[in-house]
Amino acid sequence: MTVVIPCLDEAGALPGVLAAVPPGYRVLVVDNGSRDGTADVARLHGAAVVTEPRRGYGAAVQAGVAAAPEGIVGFLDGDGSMDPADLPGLVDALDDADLVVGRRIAVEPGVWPLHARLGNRLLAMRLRRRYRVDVHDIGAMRVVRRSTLLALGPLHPRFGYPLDLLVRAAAAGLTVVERDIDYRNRTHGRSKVSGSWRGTAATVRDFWAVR
Ligand SMILES: Nc1nc2c(ncn2[C@@H]2O[C@H](COP(=O)(O)OP(=O)(O)OP(=O)(O)O)[C@@H](O)[C@H]2O)c(=O)[nH]1
Ligand SMILES: [Mg+2]
Repeated sequence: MTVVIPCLDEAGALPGVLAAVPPGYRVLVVDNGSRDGTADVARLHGAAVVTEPRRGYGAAVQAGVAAAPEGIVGFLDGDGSMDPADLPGLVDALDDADLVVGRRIAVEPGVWPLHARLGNRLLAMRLRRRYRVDVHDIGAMRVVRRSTLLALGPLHPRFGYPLDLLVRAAAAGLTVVERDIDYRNRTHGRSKVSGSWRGTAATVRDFWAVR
């Protein structure tokens, strides 16, 4: 299995994340334009690095998928907010599903800014009602077979990716399963998405464009 970690300026958090990856998993860090030495830190801690010139979370994820070998691909953030030890449980659930997504459960205080929590709930509700996908979170830890993902075609290049993926998976009739995962504050560095109003606004705009 290959673990793809999209990273933009995560040099501080990345060593802790990489150290927690279960043995035997191959790691691909996808960097696009970090200025803090993220790529060097990744290599130093045993990860392969893919460089993607196009900016954006979705572009980074899709570059990682393209570079990964056939088989199962897992995804998580590089900011220390998710525990790679949750990945094997998601892989087990893939026996009865096409796509397994992590439902983030806060295990320390202050993890969800109010606007992020509300926006997330609203979008998840829309997904359940409109697309019949039984999820309660639009998160970023997921496990899927590479071939399944590639068959969905190109998805949103920026922060719309996580939602676009779920909508397309539903449209393709895939079985989507949700599993609880631990969620913490990022361990180092700055938020690109939910921690700021600017990031949240960009995310909502991208999410809405998904349709
Ligand atoms: N390669 C790449 N990675 C990105 C980009 N934007 C965000 N990321 C990564 O995607 C993950 C999620 O971004 P975060 O900034 O943690 O977003 P968030 O979880 O909503 O915000 P926090 O509250 O700070 O955790 C992190 O690993 C980022 O480094 C991007 O444009 N390119
Ligand atoms: Mg984060």
